[in-house]
Amino acid sequence: HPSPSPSPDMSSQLWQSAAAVLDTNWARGHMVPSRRLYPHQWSWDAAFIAVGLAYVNPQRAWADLRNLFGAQWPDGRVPHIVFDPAVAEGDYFPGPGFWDVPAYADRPAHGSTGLVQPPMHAVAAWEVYRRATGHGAAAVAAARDELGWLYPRLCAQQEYLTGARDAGGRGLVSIVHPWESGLDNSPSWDAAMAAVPADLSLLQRYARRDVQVADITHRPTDTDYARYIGLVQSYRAGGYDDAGLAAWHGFVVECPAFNAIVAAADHALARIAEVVGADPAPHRERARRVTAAVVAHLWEPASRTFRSRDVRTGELSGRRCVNGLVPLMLPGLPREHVVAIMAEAESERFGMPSLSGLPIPSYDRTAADFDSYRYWRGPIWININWLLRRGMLLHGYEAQADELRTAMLRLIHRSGHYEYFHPATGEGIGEPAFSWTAALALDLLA
Ligand code: 9WN
Repeated sequence: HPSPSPSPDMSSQLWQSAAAVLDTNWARGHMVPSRRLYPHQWSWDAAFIAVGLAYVNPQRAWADLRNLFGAQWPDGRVPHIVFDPAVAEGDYFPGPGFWDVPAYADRPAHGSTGLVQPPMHAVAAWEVYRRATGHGAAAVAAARDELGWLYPRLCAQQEYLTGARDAGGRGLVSIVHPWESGLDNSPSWDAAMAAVPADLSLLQRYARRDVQVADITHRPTDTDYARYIGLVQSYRAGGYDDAGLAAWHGFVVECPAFNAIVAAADHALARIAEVVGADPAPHRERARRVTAAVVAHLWEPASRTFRSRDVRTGELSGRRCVNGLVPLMLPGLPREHVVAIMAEAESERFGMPSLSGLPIPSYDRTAADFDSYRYWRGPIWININWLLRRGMLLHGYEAQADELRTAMLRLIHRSGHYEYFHPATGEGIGEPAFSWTAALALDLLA
């Protein structure tokens, strides 16, 4: 059922409500994903948020990225959460006290986690720069300065990921915790997580904060959380060091979406390099290498999707998840893979809007354990659909990209700027005023 494009009225209402969400979620010099559940700064959220702030408040887009990269570690890792010292330890678990990261003289004392998230920031910085022309000559000059400040930091981030984090030695980045994927409880990790000990007594020692704020049936399970905590303890005990990871750490996995974003970051860095007077060639070359490694090691032809790989066992995940479609965003993806992914996106398993009237869900709709409410195990997420739409535009699927855009905008207009959405009814789930949903709505409207 292709729906008509949003009317001018709908568009202007949506624009205003989205801008209001971003205003509400600005907190003491940085953005929060949402006020209650996520009261600190998150890494890949900041990137998606910047894409939307570029239209309504570019200074905040740059300030937010500066706050994040101000907490970058000397080894180049950009932490997945930068803690706000004004927020009480009890307002998010696990908070700064639990992570206990090493202190570095040049970083804020309130600290961060030791994990990373998908490096969307180069793509975001390029998008914010590109929009600066709409705000006058001074904004363009300021944007150029910001790119100059960010460029070496973005390079260090890529070098950390493609260096220390190439745990499998095949030119792919490994994640060491499901939180690093940004797709926390995706079925993509089920097989690898099954081998991680789940010590439920940890939940007596450390109470979950999320379930005090959100509906427990919409969140990862206690067993998931026990494993999440155990994995942080393991990585922390090793001093957050990455040497020999696969031999001593319980979760070392190559995610197709994370690696696609790594390659996309180098494509964006090549463009940024041209603006700041650096050499774009090494970025294009690394983007080509990472893309080739994703295709060579993570493609599963029978299912027409990419799969995550457990580096410890060498096994590909048996689950068809939306992270297996995300490499569509890569310019260098071979045509046969593009065609196969589009066929999968249009199948009953992912059901493009022409089938469901709704954007693409996080997991195969026909899977026996598809769960319409539980976070990354079925619900619709706007950031992932935004990435997929970019891929469709890039590879010449204009009609499908437009269909997806319309479905996202209608959904957000009808249900609100929710964190995620029910894949059959479109009901909003999770946090109601979620920053990246609002930010990406602005980009889709612009
Ligand atoms: C853990 C902030 C983050 C997002 C992730 C999402 C969720 C955190 C949590 O919220 O993860 O990092 O506490 O559940 O899965 O993608 O960045 O919005």
